[in-house]
Amino acid sequence: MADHTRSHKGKADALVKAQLADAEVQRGPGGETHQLAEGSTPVLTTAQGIPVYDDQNSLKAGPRGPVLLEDFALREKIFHFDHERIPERVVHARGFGAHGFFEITDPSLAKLSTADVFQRTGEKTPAFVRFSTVAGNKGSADVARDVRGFAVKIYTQQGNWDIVGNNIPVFFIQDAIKFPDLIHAAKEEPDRGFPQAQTAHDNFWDFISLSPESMHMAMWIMSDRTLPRSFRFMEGFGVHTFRLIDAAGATSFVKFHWKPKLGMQSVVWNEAVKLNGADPDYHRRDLWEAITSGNFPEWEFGVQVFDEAFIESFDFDVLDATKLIPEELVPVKIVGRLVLDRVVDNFFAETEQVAFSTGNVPPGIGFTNDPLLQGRNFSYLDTQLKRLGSTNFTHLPINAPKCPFHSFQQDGHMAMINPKGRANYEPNSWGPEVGGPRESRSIGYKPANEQINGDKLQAKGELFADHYSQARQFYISQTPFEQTHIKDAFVFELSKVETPAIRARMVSHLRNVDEKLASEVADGIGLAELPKAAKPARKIISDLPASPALSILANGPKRFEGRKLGIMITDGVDMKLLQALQDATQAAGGTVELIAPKVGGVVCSDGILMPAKQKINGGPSVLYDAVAILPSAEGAALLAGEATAKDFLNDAFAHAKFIAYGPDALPLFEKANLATELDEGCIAIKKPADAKAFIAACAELRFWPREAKVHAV
Ligand code: HDE
Repeated sequence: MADHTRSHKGKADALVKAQLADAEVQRGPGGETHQLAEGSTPVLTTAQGIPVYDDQNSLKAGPRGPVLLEDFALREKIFHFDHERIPERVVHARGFGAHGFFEITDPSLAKLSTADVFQRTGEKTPAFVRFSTVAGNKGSADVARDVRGFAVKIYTQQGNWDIVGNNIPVFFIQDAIKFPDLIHAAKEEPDRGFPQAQTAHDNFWDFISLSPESMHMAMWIMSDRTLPRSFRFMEGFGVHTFRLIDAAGATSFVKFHWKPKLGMQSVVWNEAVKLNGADPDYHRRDLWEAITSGNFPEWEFGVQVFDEAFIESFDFDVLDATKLIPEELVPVKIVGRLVLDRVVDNFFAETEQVAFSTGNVPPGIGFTNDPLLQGRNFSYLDTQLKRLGSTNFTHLPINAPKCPFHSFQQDGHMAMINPKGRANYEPNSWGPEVGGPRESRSIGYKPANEQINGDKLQAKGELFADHYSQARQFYISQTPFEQTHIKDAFVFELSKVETPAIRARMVSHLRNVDEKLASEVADGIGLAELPKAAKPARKIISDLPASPALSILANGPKRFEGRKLGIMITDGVDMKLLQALQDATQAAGGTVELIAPKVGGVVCSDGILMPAKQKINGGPSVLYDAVAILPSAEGAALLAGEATAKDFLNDAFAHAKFIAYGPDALPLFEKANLATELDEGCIAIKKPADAKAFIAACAELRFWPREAKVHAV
């Protein structure tokens, strides 16, 4: 292995210091910096191991002469650089991964499935998770309105198990054959190459409005689910129905769930729009900071297990990925957990090269005939070969199993694991010692037993034709605020659609979901008259009860743990109040970020220099879950003259955030035209004891009554 000299985390500080020192000592004749290997510093080499003399100047015929072809180090360096990129994922291009572990906490699954990973409670099995957006390219912004990928690789003792899921339990389409159409329609339009990372355009809504099966998903993507505040605060779903296979070969059916320990939370649309400018890396930075500060994100692992009798009794087809099974009907049983406790060492090697596949299941887990799942099982190997360039992508450390593995597969590009010995086929006569691995009747993967008998045809199950019943159920399960957000999102997206017929066609579907929603959206986009309702392919079940589990707000975390308070301070800030706010936040499990006129910090009332994390224009309030304004009297006058300080306050107010303000902060409120608007979500901090009450109020995450009033979002 090459000796990689780039900084490993622990050594980073020392290295930076050493580099700074180096930089001062060596200058070349052209004034360029030469950092020379001295003492224990490793020598820079080419990829072939040839030590490098000068990495600042190419080899020339004279100082002003042409560059010589002979310069193999130059040639190799540029050649390698030219080939750094691999194709980005055709979907889910923008992602962020982290390591952790999966652990079973309840022994009951062991009876239902022989999966080795379910057999022992309390055992930590290594896992890698990659979160992603779907439509945007690799360089798009994190808080785009989009579905989030939630792909989990569990390195079990009987091979890798990938649960390649999303943060939404249903999907747009029912059959894999539609996937290229869906994705083409969602991504940039092919003639103009935009819009990037958004569904607010004609092609997307044209396709959706021509695909009634998408209506349930359309409700989800227009809801707050597509604007998660953090990867840490979103649910994950395996989406499809899978099988658990027991020792006798019998099947139970199962849906997999991930439930965030810190509860769910979303941002509001206007916040998302501003966040994408203020910090396009908002989600990845959040995950990175949480893990590196020891606040390891955690999800409960839950299962909905059901049998044939339930399948018979259910109004919908469990093979249809546009339907979910309400938790009220089949409860989610928590049987394990997933903890992310380690960031990657190298983004490319791990996050970019990780290769998931729905086809990766260990013995004890099985597939169903969900036509979407079946198509996915074909797709993922293809995409890995295209992206990673070799069948040997499983040799990459991030993809290799962490249990013993032996096969007769060999050679190919970049083969890194090359077996020794003569046997590379079987059956062979070379005996157990040298003949290589053999099949296993006891632990080898066996699919569930299923009798299959059918005509060869292109069709789908009868119940797949129900397109609206669960869309309506999702809508009525939302709180009024969430319903308003759904309406606003439809109005926003359809207002970006330039073709009136497409807008109207969408409204014709919404009439089958909820008449009030349809007429509000029609009104919002200025539709002169309501179009006729689309003709349903199957009778709509309009008495499905609400499923409270589907609402984010109804299941709020009711605590500030894991959330961030932004405190704006100036010179002369009252140290006691600042300290009290910091202590109260910390006691609630939150974190604090200080925002000041200069990042170097402020001199507090007690004369201490307090460094800041952000300068005011780099730390807008959209970055925080709640804010506090704690200037001195002179500081407040200074802030009142800063447009970005006013924006900070105005946005926090408009986004219904809790706002704490110190005794001298009022001039800023006046300048922001908010002095007469103060409500119960604006909390005065007059003495240190007030800080605790403020942080307690922040457990609601937003002061919702204000949102009803300002409706900026
Ligand atoms: Fe994927 N999907 N998908 N997908 N998918 C990919 O594989 C595909 C679907 C999901 O972080 C690709 O490695 C087809 C549903 C996630 O690396 C590709 C169909 C769900 C990720 C592919 C679907 C997903 C992918 C692109 C229709 C939620 C990112 C790059 C049948 C349950 C994994 C890659 C990561 C990635 C194909 C539908 C989730 C092309 C054909 C439904 C989270 O193979």
